[in-house]
Amino acid sequence: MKLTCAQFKKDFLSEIETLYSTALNDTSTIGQFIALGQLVRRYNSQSWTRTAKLYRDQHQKQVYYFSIEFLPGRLLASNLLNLNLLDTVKKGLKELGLDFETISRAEPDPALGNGGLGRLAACYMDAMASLKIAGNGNGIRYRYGLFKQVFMDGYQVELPDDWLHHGNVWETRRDNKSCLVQFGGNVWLQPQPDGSLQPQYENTDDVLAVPYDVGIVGYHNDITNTLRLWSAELPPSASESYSSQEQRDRISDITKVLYPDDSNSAGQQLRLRQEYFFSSAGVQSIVRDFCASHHGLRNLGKKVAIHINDTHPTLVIPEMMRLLMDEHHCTWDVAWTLTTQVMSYTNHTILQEALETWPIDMFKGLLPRIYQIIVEIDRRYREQQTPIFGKALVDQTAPLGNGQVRMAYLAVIGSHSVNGVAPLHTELLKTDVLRGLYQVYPERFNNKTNGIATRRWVQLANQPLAHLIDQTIGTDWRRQPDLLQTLLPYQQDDHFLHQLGQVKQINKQALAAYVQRTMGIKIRTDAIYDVQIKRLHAYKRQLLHVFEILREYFQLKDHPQAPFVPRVHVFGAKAAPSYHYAKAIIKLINVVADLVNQDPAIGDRLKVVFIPNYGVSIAELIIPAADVSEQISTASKEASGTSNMKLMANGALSLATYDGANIDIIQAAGAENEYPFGLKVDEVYDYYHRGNYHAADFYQADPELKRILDSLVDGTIPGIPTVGREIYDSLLRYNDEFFVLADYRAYVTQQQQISRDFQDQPTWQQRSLANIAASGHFAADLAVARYADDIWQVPHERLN
Ligand code: F58
Ligand code: PLP
Repeated sequence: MKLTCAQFKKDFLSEIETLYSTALNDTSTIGQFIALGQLVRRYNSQSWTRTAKLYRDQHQKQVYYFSIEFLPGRLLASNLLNLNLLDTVKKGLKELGLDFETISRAEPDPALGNGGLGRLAACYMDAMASLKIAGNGNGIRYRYGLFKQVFMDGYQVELPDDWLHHGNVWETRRDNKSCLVQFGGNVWLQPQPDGSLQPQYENTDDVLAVPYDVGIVGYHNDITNTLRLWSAELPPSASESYSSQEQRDRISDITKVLYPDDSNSAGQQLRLRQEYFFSSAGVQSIVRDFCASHHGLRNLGKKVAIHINDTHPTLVIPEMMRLLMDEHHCTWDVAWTLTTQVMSYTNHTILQEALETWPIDMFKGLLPRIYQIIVEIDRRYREQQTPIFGKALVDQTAPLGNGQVRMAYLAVIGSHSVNGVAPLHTELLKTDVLRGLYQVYPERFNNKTNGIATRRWVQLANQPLAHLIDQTIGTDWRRQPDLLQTLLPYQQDDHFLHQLGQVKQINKQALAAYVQRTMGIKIRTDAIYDVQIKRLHAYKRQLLHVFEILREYFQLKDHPQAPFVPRVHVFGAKAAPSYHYAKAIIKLINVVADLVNQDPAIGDRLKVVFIPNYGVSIAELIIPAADVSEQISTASKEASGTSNMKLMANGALSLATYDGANIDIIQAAGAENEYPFGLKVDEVYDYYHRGNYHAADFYQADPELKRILDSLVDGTIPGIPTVGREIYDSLLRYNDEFFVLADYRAYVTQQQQISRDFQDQPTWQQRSLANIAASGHFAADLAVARYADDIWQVPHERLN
């Protein structure tokens, strides 16, 4: 939109006056942020109204992206960027004596997700709006986001994330769009005079779902889509039936906290309540809107696409069946055809323990009508498929089995499309995790490699790089990230490479200043910034990275005079509070950091910084400063990864296993520009099938590795008698589930190569550029365009 600097200043001062009845110099930074946020919303409000009208008038097919997590990051700068107001606002604030960055940092970072899954949902919301897809997010408005992480004595301590303390400037409560969600009680089918059966309910627990809508601004296109987050409240009519505080709490608890568990489905009723709550509310509001727009229900599949982001929203399938049959009187067959036309499902994991199942006994008590519908889906599936595929396969793949409701199977059976998030992952779905269902429905399976919002992760997070790219190839890459490949010829341009090195320096200085200010650790900016940022999980193998630090430490201690290329190892990671082993690794990293950082013999040549409270905002600070991107999961375990793509786009070289999208990154940028290493998937599976992995053999055969492992238990690393023993035992006594020892030597060999290569800066920058140039391949805009074409069948703007 168009706005002069003078007009902005006038509007901002007037907003301050209206909100606080005082002068600018008498306001707090958070107050200034709120005023600015309100103003930006006001600037954008017509666009939001117009967009809804545009979609209605054009009868556009709507996409609803259901996700139990959204990790959007701060919205002020990204909204301003997308509205084309960022420079005007920065300038105007400066003229008023204010600093945009300071105000921007006052915005709470909504941590409504654990990690990759939630962040992907946010990148895709941005892309849908920018591609003019009528895309709606549907999720939960958690009162408390993912815990705030602090370290005490090196251990992770979790504090509540009271992100709504000052309210949320971006949201609009829409009472008129509320709906009732029913839990528990008894349900039976009552024969009707026309012969049909109508469910009757008694003693249900009713919960009011109230939506809070957040505008998602498209990039320079006057489009504002909606992210709808639901909050659980007491129904107005129920104040008498819910007399006790406990009953009231049971309702508000549904949307109180985000489950901080990213490793396995929390086997708790509350989680299932959350899942049904936002699935039911979302589907009810979709069907209500659809009916209001006078499309006949038979057109549902032409006008609505519902996307199931991992299994948590799978109950949209039986919920849609319930609404179509019980409230709109469709027959089973009609309802099922419509439901499967509408639904599509993305799987994000092959880890068995993360595949959700619910005990039938618990499920049917909490959701009796939904359970009846799943029983019928199961019965029909068995009836149809047994004659074709045989009882054994059908038993293995049916929605109900082993006393459980199997959510992934229900999601596949009730959807027309099932996708994995990187080619290797999709292959593993077909051949391993969902093998049986792939036999039944081969045509449903497809791959959609993940993508990232280049706007947030390069244009905003790395403005020095963005400006260098603008000066070099013009600004069209900002809309068409695949144009980044036209940077490749600049590999031969010494001046450009020098500037690229300077950009990295600027970003390292910013990170170093933050580390100094918040952690009191001084890090040099000519060192290799070796970065591993992601959830703490055994399969992601932060432990391998710790072993490298210990190797470097011992090397410096043994040969203080030998040449050593300075390194800063940067970690960011939260562990699920109940994940004991991951927390042990956090303690280990912190103890090793203290040991190294405080050793005067080491000086500033080696530093370890574990930045607490990793989240989107910290990622935005670390990623632009990275030289090396550690993507070192055991082959087959990381479905895709997305931090790998973000680090690549910011010029880091990947030190990576052949896992997830690493394989595609290596291919896109060229293996010569990365550091691939380690067991391939076939080798990992070979070990599984033959059962012939003996971690102790690697320990015995490699004295350097033996010394590192021994240092965990022999007092070399002080202060970890229990933690050190646990980790040591996990590797040797319990045979190293994630093949850390098997991959150690190959990993270290590449680390040594990195130290050699980094000294030749011009060549390093050439390779850094190769990564930036190839990163357009992984733009969310492209990924979402593929979802739109192949799965949702919705029109979208072309990327030019
Ligand atoms: C992640 N999954 C994958 N799940 O691990 C990662 O490889 C992929 O890049 C990303 O999805 C996006 O496709 C993930 O983040 C969770 O955090 C779930 C949260 C709820 C419990 C189960 C895990
Ligand atoms: N958490 C946050 C805050 C992120 O920004 C990202 C991705 O950038 C992730 C988690 C996912 O990281 P990874 O792909 O390494 O698992």
